[in-house]
Amino acid sequence: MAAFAANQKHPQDQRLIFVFATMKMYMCLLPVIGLLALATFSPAAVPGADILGGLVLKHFDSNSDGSIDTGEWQGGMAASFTDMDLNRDGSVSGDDVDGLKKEMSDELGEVGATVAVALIKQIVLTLDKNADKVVTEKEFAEGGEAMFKKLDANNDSKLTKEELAEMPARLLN
Ligand SMILES: [Ca+2]
Ligand SMILES: [Ca+2]
Ligand SMILES: [Ca+2]
Repeated sequence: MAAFAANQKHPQDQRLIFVFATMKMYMCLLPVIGLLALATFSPAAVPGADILGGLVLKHFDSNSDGSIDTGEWQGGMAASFTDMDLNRDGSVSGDDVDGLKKEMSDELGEVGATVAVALIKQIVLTLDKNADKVVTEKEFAEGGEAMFKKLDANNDSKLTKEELAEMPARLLN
């Protein structure tokens, strides 16, 4: 009887060890699962979104108060259009935006510039209303106004760093 009980105890111990080992494994994985969940559900977690947000804030925030008002947005967008139209033909194409990478690399590094240019290209081409693969100044200005409204999550007519970091999430879906 005693021997039987001892035999019974053994698999039970094994099972407990297995349960604890499994639990330990899940505990180790928790931070990873958390990060994955964040990457999936947080709009700001689009790769490069913070880089792009920071870039826009830096160049558009002319009074350096940490946010972009409607006037700064209009001014910044107009200046961006001029900067982006590399071949000066009055409209911005995907190739124009690609051409910005070299200059941006000085500011953002190679990887940062690649990511930022890819996002900017996608966002700019959403403004191509007539689908001719180029964005005219008119398309850009009209789309830019709508863009501000989409980004201003709390409707205070100012874009903060956090709101700007959601550019890809809010403009590309
Ligand atoms: Ca400002
Ligand atoms: Ca067009
Ligand atoms: Ca706002």
